[in-house]
Amino acid sequence: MSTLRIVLGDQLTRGLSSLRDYQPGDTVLMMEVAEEATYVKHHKQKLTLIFSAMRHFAAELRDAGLSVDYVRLGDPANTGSFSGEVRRAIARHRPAQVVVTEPGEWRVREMMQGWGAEIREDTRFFASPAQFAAWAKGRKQLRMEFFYRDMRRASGLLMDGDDPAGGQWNFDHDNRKALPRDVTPPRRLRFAPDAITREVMEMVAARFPDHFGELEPFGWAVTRDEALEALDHFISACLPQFGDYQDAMKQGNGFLYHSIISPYLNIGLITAREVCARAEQAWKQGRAPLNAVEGFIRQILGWREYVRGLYWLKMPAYAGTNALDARRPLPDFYWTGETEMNCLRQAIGETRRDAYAHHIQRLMVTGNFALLAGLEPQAVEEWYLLVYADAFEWVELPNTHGMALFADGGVMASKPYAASGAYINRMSDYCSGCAYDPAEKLGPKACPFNYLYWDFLLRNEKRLSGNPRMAMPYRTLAKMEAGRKREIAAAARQFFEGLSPTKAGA
Ligand code: FAD
Ligand code: DLZ
Ligand code: SF4
Repeated sequence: MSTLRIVLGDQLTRGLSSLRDYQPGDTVLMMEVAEEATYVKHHKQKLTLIFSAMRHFAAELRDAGLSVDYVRLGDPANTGSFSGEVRRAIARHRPAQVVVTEPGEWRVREMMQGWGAEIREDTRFFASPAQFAAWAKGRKQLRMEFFYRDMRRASGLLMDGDDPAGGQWNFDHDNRKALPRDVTPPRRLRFAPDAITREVMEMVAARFPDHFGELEPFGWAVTRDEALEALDHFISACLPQFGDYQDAMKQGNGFLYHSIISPYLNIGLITAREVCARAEQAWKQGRAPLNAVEGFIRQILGWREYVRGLYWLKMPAYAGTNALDARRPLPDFYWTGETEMNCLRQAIGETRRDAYAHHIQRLMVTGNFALLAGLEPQAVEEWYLLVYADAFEWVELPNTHGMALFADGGVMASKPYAASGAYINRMSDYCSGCAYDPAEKLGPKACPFNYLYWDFLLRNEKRLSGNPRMAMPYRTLAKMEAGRKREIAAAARQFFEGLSPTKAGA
């Protein structure tokens, strides 16, 4: 009884549930399809990473003796869609059954219903959607911190019997430092493109010239061995300082002490379990302090699992909410990076160049601006989904819709992550190179984040003033003179009038 085993572009893992019981005579189907490449205009490096990693993975499977039917984007008979290619493969192989691992996106899950396939659980995650739903059941608030503690207990990571290692679940108060001037972060490990990657780069340049971002220099790992090398580099060179400088931002260095492994985790070259195990081992061997290792493991065991659980629990309705009734079109500078606001210029410029920005740039620079300016959630979400090499809807959407934009009305975050220029000035060196002054509140030199922050609170007073975690800023606002409020609103209005909406997309 032969089986057709489907492997999607973000399922490049040898232990994948759809590959588990492979028998001689079975066929693995992998397909490059135009629909996936164009449903948003993915960054050129993201396309290269996925297609090159798919081709390398297919070669590794073949080397291991598996039979792989690999459909290339340029194959003349390619129908351009997953469903079309599954149909064609069934006609070619006439399998007794079709097996696939559940996908990362609702959109693809809907398609899969028509494939007549056995859909298996994606066991690469610590928690299944059903386990998350069981945890969420009956809870008024779905706070990550409580989910994370349960995940620590269930996984045994950083546990000392029933207690958290070091006597604390969370060492965040030791983290969140700005980067001192005399500290130079290590260089990011880059991988020179091999012949397979170069061929893919030519294809991407020829077929997708209008997609976002710069194709070169391309330095991403495209195989499991390379991704493991990147992970080892992070653990030895960056993890010890990861906790301290997790929230710091520095002009000219977007990578700092971050791991830069999210694309590899998300496409399956390395797994969350092995990443957490290696980080824990570094702590046990005295190679990294607990605050750093706990902070890092929390991102993966906590946040990454939590956002996936939330996505599958709340979709599809989740994507359609707009709790702050945000309607402003995405400004054109999100595509070009051309703005006088230096923090945005740096974060967007790095995003164009690297298909990467770290968490605080995403949340507190581009995300904070989108929140304060009331940008339309779906336009912002499409931007986040296409600009980063690690972007897949299951992880992008809750982070953008819930955490950055508060468009879910507080399902994910207990209050909006709104901040004035003072936060960016504290955590970065961007402001010293900016046309604006973070200390000025109003006037031509004033940092726009300052008046946009108060204007945001004013615009959303009815919706947010009852939130206990917003009590402090609303108390300050209550004491503000009416004239001052009018000046703030006028400055914001003038700023918004000067924005050009998205012109040509990417
Ligand atoms: P590190 O800082 O080194 O963290 C280690 C790992 O923890 C990451 O590789 C990632 O797998 C995980 N992680 C950290 N924070 C989160 C989080 N909030 N949610 C889920 N996993 C997390 N992450 C994505 O993988 N894909 C996305 O599309 C994505 N979109 C985002 C959009 C917004 C608006 C925001 C605020 C965050 C988004 N994130 C996304 C989360 C986070 O910014 C990235 O995972 C992180 O920047 C990746 O870089 P890194 O590997 O160097 O991470
Ligand atoms: C993102 C992506 C792209 C650009 N192209 C492909 C592809 O051609 N073939 C494929 O199998 N997967 C691709 N992917 C990843 C899929 O979009 C991903 O599997 C779904 O989003 C489900 O998570
Ligand atoms: Fe950004 Fe304001 Fe600082 Fe300029 S002054 S870099 S706009 S926070």
